[in-house]
Amino acid sequence: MKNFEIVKLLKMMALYLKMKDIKFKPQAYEKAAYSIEALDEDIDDFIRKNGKEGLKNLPGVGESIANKIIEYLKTGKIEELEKLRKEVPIDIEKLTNIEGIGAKTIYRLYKSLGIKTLEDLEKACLEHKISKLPGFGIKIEEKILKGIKFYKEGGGRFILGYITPIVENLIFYLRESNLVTKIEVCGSYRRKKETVGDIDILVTSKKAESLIKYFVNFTEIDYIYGKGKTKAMVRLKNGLEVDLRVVEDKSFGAALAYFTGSKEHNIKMRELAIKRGWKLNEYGLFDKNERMIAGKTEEEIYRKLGLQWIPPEMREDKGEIELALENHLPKIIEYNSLKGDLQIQTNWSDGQNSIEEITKEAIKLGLSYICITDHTKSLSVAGGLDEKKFLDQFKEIDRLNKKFKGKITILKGAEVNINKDGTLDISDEILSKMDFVGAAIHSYFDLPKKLQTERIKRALNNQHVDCLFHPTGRIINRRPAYEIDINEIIEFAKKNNKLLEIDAYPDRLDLKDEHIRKCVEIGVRMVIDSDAHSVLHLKFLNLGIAQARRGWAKSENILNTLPLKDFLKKLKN
Ligand code: DGT
Ligand code: CA
Ligand code: CA
Ligand code: ZN
Repeated sequence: MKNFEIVKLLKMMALYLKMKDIKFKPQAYEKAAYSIEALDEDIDDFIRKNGKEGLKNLPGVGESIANKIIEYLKTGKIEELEKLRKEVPIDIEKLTNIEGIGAKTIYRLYKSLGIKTLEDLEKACLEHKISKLPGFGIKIEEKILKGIKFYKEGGGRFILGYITPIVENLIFYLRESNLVTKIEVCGSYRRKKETVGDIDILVTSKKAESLIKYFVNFTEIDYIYGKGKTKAMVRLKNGLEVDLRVVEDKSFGAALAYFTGSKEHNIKMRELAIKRGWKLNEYGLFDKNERMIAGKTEEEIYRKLGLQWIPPEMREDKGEIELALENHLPKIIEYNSLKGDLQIQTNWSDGQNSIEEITKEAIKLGLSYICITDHTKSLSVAGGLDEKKFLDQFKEIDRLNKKFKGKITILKGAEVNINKDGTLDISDEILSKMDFVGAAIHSYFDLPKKLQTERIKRALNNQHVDCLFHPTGRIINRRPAYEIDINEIIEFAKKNNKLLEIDAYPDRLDLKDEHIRKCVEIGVRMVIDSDAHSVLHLKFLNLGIAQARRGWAKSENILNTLPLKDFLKKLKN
């Protein structure tokens, strides 16, 4: 399956073209990358079936991009990209991951200072070489340094939502072999942590050795650290490490519990066993005569220790074991239980798709309502809408609501930009015509804590604002939250009956699990949104549910688990 590599190369082409300030082409490459990402079949198969014309029917793919894709599949490279890379030999992927600098700046820094790597960039900042360049100042230098520091602190952990496709692909590949009986991904991946260090896979198999041989032939592997009779450790082309372990069927549950973790949770579990004079490890639960009491399933291990079975998302030793002992675990929200999605951007602002395309996809996914929330006017980089454009958009939504009547309801809304002083950048009159309004910060990230908190409270105070979108503003591995007093905002939301969002976009997941837990404790209502900018993104909703489960949220804490009528009723009181 070469899809992942092609997506990566197309995105890289877009970056190189952006560096050179070439118009329109980068957007075409980005769009094409999205399209390949969206393919749910192997690109080789796709071309065999549909030919080059089929490729050209994908959004963003024209003659020239189609040729490049075919070239890559035939030769393993794209000549034009190779040329660009030779011409500007920089670590473009890492450098563009740093908050505060874009492709064009990176190019300028390469031309003027020869900066090629992250290390070069850091050194140049520390030696104040950057602030001396025309158009740059000490502020930019500090910003870049902050960005680098934050990136490094991420410690090379992988964002869960971004590696999910490749892990699912690997699992599919393993199942396809018919060499596995049971298979589970454990570790932080199963606990749905927002980032994962590595992937731990557990299988049972009648032919362990053949399975290991088959596993290390997965096309995405670029290095094999080691392989034995029942174990292998590899690294994928994207840098992600994967451990595969084959265990005996009678121990599968014990191994599953052990390798799911967390370590802290495991330690408490083991203590419970020890208290009874038993022993718990990855092979099973044993009594004092070394007789196996449980091991085949996770459920029986929990049961024998006197516990309710605990969902993996809760296994962090944050009180879950104590509650499970008393049979008092909260019943947390289920996957696929959302009826609506309340934050979606379309091609009216910076989204990739039309309202109609998004609507069709939402119907396919079984949603019964969506709210269109394009950006507002002061966010000009995202093509924000002014009052007049919103009125036009309302007409289009009315038209589509007629067209899709009985299938889905499209709500009118916006992601309103909060001004520096906490006022909104669009008139109350237009907001009063909307069904649902989210407010968000997209500028002045650096205000002092008190001012930033007041700014948000003031915005939420607007009678038309229903919800605070991505409340803390953090981008995982890229930039920290704004300086805010999140507890104060949570309490403010409670008092004023405002919603806080769990933004499910993979690198946002904002609110975080610990904030969600606080909201649950004091009774602040939340919504889970995809923050989709493309039809591909609607599926992120389940990632938001995962985050909500890690925050112990119940269905009743999440307003968009309600059918539309009840949702609207509760929204307004
Ligand atoms: P990660 O990979 O850093 O995102 O986090 P995990 O939780 O996947 O950790 P990992 O891959 O090091 O180990 C997988 C699981 O194995 C972990 O969640 C619990 C278990 N485990 C690993 N080391 C220990 C240990 O020293 N003691 C105990 N009790 N369990 C351990
Ligand atoms: Ca792991
Ligand atoms: Ca591991
Ligand atoms: Zn946007």
